Formats: sequence, structure tokens, C-alpha cells
Amino acid sequence: MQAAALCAFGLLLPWTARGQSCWHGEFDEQRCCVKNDPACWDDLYTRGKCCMGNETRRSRGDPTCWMDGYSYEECCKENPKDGCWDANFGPERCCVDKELNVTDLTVNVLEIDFAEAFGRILAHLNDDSDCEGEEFWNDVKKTGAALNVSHTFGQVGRPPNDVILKLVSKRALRWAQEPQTWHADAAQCPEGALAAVDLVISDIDRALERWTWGGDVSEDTARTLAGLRHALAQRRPFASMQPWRTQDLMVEHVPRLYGLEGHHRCHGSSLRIYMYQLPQYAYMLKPVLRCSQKMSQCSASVHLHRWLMSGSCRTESPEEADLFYFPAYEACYNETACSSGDTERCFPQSFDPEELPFFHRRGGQDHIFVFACNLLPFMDLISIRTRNSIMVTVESFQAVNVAGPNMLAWLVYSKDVLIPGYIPAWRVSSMVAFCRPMIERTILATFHGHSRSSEKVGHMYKRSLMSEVRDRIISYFGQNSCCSAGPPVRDYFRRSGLSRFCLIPAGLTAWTIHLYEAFFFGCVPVILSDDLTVPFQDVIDWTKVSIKVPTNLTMEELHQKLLSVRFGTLKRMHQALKDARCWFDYSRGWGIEGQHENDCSPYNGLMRGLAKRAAAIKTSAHALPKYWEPSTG
Ligand SMILES: *[C@@H]1O[C@H](CO)[C@@H](O)[C@H](O)[C@H]1NC(C)=O
Ligand SMILES: *[C@@H]1O[C@H](CO)[C@@H](O)[C@H](O)[C@H]1NC(C)=O
Ligand SMILES: *[C@@H]1O[C@H](CO)[C@@H](O)[C@H](O)[C@H]1NC(C)=O
Ligand SMILES: *[C@@H]1O[C@H](CO)[C@@H](O)[C@H](O)[C@H]1NC(C)=O
Ligand SMILES: CC(=O)N[C@H]1CO[C@H](CO)[C@@H](O)[C@@H]1O
Repeated sequence: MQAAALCAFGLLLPWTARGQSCWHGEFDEQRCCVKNDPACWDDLYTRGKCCMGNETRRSRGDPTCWMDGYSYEECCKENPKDGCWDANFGPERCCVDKELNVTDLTVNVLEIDFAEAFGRILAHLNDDSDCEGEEFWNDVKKTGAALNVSHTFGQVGRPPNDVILKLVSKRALRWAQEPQTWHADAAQCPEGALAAVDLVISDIDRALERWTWGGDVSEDTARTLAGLRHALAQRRPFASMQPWRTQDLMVEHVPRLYGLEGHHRCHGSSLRIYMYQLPQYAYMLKPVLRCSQKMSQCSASVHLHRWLMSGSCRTESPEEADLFYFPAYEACYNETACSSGDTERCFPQSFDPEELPFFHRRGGQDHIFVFACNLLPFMDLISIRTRNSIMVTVESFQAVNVAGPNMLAWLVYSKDVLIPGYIPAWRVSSMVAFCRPMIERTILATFHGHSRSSEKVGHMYKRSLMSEVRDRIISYFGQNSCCSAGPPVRDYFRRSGLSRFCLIPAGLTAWTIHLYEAFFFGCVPVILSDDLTVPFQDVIDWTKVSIKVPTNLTMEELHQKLLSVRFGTLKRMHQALKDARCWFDYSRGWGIEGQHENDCSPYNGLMRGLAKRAAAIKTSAHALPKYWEPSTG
């Protein structure tokens, strides 16, 4: 709507019945609420106000069903969205309108059924508004709370819908440009201001083209907002703001990735690392916030790069450098992830490592490339060129994929460094909340994950020979009352926290994020992946925290083996798992946690590995240039 028309309209026709006064001229309910045309909305006319009774106001059906990306609109229809229904959730329960009794919020939400907790908390918010008179704050509050509750239960949650996203982004862009608006809003509703920034900051960082309206959407703007948020959050807590459920954990990495805090001394390392910053590849490092969480288990490359950028071991001088690091957020650059087609490589075709300015000094030996998911296959040109370089990777072994693309590649102990997969802080926090003492664990073993029989997995998975063991686990333990096994389930966190053992079968490749999650759940990982090797062996005694058995073991044998482990041993392993967690927590090792060589973080594990390689490179003979001939003198 045009601003001028709006003002006049708003003054002439105060809100008699909500929703009534929104429509005039070409703007009607059909266009605005049903088709959701963004031209309808601005600060005054919001979807919340005008489409009263519809999804932003009140959720239909049983509110305990709508979490983790499911909604009444998508499920309660003839062809429901995939995954809407399972044993606990069905149309009989979910599609019938239900009011929840929300008076009793004093219970520990982790103690009750998570769906119920979700419904209660959201329903409670409906009755409650502490930043008064503002539809805007209510929208922010509900969207933020829904995400917070999902995260509390280990669910990814539902990102803000387009309408909310746009509404909130518009306001946030104004904050970045007009400090007085920020200060006024932050004074009126401080928790709301924080929550609003949290909801949109990664989308602003992502600089979506479709948002070029009325503001500078870019990493710089997002950085400004992060600074405003940071300053405001330092002055917390704001009394009386109890009912807000924040996104603190969802954005806890933002100030660090932006270099606003967390400067450290590289765990006391004396290595000097030169970071390539080549303009032609700058796009491979954007958008940082999005890439840092997208396919999160694959996003260690973002965190490692930014950690090194804010550390004392970085050098600008190639002469001084022990190692050279080529940064690329290979799972996400341009947000296109990997190219489709016949190659799985995530680098542009034109990228040739030999063209890196310092590559030839030691035949690539002192160059670091990070693969936080899938190594490039050995037949890839980049792999051939970098055959002497240090691969920092989560992958220990990738098999030939029978029907292609060929993924054959592996870690070489003597030159590469194995790292754990990245787990976001909100997942870590939720897993730890569900981690029970060994004595309270009632499930012998758990595995819930994709297998070749899942509908959702891609063609490569279906042809992966390694993941065959998953089918055997599911068919044996899924039928046995001792255990819990099958496809992904919504209360996976609760089940894992109640299990003595977590089964860790190979998947598409030898590694899986389940291994590192087990440390936070406190269940003893039982590795069924013959070609898997584990990181940080110099600091973690893996025989004290895990079990590795041949995958050809029958499931009956495995079952007996698990039953035969003594309770005292289990308790010791549980404690050892808790003690070792810090090596897999990428939010550690920044700021003062990254001062000393004995401090525990995945970055320290990396630095130790790199130090060994750097020492070996120094003593390796590689003094000759690539070509030579007798001198003519
Ligand atoms: C809601 O729960 C409270 C406390 O559990 C109870 O006292 C109250 O009667 C319930 N209200 C309704 C409408 O069921
Ligand atoms: C949810 O909100 C609470 C209260 O503000 C906060 O303590 C908690 O860290 C939040 N949880 C997540 C997962 O963000
Ligand atoms: C990524 O973006 C850059 C800059 O906009 C562009 O040159 C490049 O072709 C893009 N690459 C892909 C794979 O989309
Ligand atoms: C299982 O694998 C192990 C190690 O590869 C091998 O020694 C053993 O013979 C195999 N057992 C069976 C029953 O195939
Ligand atoms: C746009 C839209 O979905 N409008 C619906 C809002 O809710 C009322 C009743 O709840 C429906 O009649 C409208 O069609």
C-alpha cells in the first residue's frame, strides 16, 4: 500500500472490527491473506492485524502437533506434507481444534511430553503481551518462542514465515540505519528487540535479492545489527521480561564469526598460518551466517576459518608462514551447495590449486584444505593436484559408489588431520539437558536415522554398500523391546538420553555425526563402521569412551555383547564421555578458552594435528623447484 494513502486511511477509519478496515481498492483479503502479496504489508498494516483468525494469530487443530516444520495447513488436508503423521501424531488427534490448559507452566518442560510442552508454551504466549499495544512484538515473540521450544527439544523448528520475516527485517534494517529508532524500540521492548534481530540477522547477512526494497541488505548491515544486539544484551537481564523465550543459543556464534568477540591465542600454538584472501574466490565465503548453520554437520569449515581469523597464529606474511590455508565454505558457497550432475565437487571448475601464489614452494605440502563433509574423490583434478597437501576433514573413508558418482577417497594419517563434525550450540545444550545418569537409562541401545529403506534419502544413499548395516540394525533392534531403532523420530533426543548405548553405523560414508552426538547424550557409542577412524587420538582414549565392533557381527551377537557390559564399566564410560565432550564443542576455544595449549576444544585438536604436520614438512626434502636444468653460467 502507498504510504500516503495508508495514513489517511488509518486516520479516517479506526479499527472497528479488526480485519475490516484493511481492505480497500485493489487490496482485498484474497490478494493479501490468501495469496500473501508482500505489497500489502508495512508497519501499520500487518498480516497479524488483517488476517485475524488465520495462521499468525492462532493455530488450528491441536497446538501440540505443530512443531518442527509442521502446520495445520500442511497436514490437515487430503495430501498431507511428508512426515506429518506417525504413531504419535495422526489426523484424529491433530486436526481437531483444541484449547490447552496453560495455567500450569511451573513443570519442568523436559519432564513432560515434548509435544505437550510445546503446545502449552505457545498457547500461554497467546494470552500474554508485555510489550503492549504492538502486534509487531507479539509476532516476534511467538515466532521466537516457537523456535526456542523446538530447539529446547532438539528439533530444527520452523523458520519465520515470509510475512514475519519481511516485517521484522524491515524494522531491523531501519534500526541499522537510524540509531534513534533502535534506542526507542529497545527501550520500549528490549527482549523483543533482541529477539527480532535474532530472527532475521542471517537472512539480512544473506543479502537476498528479493529484499532490495528500502534498505541495504548485506553482511555489513547484519554486522551493525549484531553490534547493537551485543551492546543491548550486555545490559541484561531486564526484570519483568520473564515470558520471552530467547534465541540466545541460536545466535551465540554470530559475534564470534563476525570478529566482534572471542579473540584468542590459538591455544598457545607457535604455528603461523597464512590465510589466502583472493578476490576471485571471495564468494566462496558467503553468506557466513547461513553457511555456518546450513547442513550444520558439514559447516565446520566456517567455524575453523573464522576461529583462525581471530587468532594470534594468523600471519599476513607468507615468508613467516608455516602453513597456508585456502578457505572455502565448500558445502554452501553461493548457497548452491554442491553442483548437481556427474560430479560431487563443491569447487568451481576453474579452480586450480597450482595457481595459488605460494603453492609451489613446497609442492603443496604446507597447504591446508578443509572438507567438513565429503572429500573430493581421488580422480578429481583438485585431489590430484593437492595430493601432498593437508586435508582437514571429517571423512576417514569413502567407498566406491557402485552406480556413481565415484566417491573413492580417504584420509592419510601421516599428512591429514581428522576433525569432528560441527554441532550447533542449541543442539549441544538440548542433548546435554536430555542426558540422564546411567542408572536412569531404561533403553539398552538406540539408533534412529536414515537407511537405504528411508523414503527421504537420495539415490546415492540407496546404493551405498556401507549403509547396509543400518538395515540390519533396524530390522533386529527395531523389533526388540530392549531397544529403540528405526527411521528418524521426533523424540530422538529423549530416547538417546535414556539409552545406555548409541549404535553408530556407517552411512553414505564411514563417518556420521551420531558419533559426536553420543558424547553429549552420554550414551556409549558402539561403532559399526569398519573403515571409520576417530579424531584426536592423542588426547582422547577412545577405548574408554566407545566400543568398535566388526560390522559383520550378527545382531544377536551384538545384543549379547551389549548385555554383557557391566554396569560399573558403563558408569565409568559415561563419565569419560562427559569429560571428553569439550573436544567436540565448536563454541569452545574462543576468547580466554583459547589461551592455553591444555584447554580443550576442537580447535586445539586441530592445532595439535597441524603442528605435527608442520614439523614433518620442515624436515622433508623439497627444496627443488618444479622444473630445472643446468645453469648456463
Ligand atoms: C487447568 O489446570 C489447573 C492446574 O493444573 C487446574 O486447577 C484448572 O482447573 C485447569 N483448568 C481447566 C479449565 O481445566
Ligand atoms: C530459550 O529461552 C530461554 C529463556 O530465555 C533461554 O534460557 C534458553 O537458552 C533458550 N533456549 C534456546 C534453545 O535457545
Ligand atoms: C557464485 O557467485 C559468483 C559471484 O556472484 C559468481 O561469479 C559465480 O559464478 C557463482 N557460482 C555459482 C556456482 O553459482
Ligand atoms: C568378520 O570380519 C572380520 C574382520 O574383517 C573377519 O576376521 C571375520 O572372519 C569376519 N567374519 C565373518 C563371519 O565373516
Ligand atoms: C486468507 C484466509 O486464509 N482467510 C481465512 C481466515 O480465516 C477465516 C475463518 O477462520 C476464513 O474464512 C478465511 O478464509
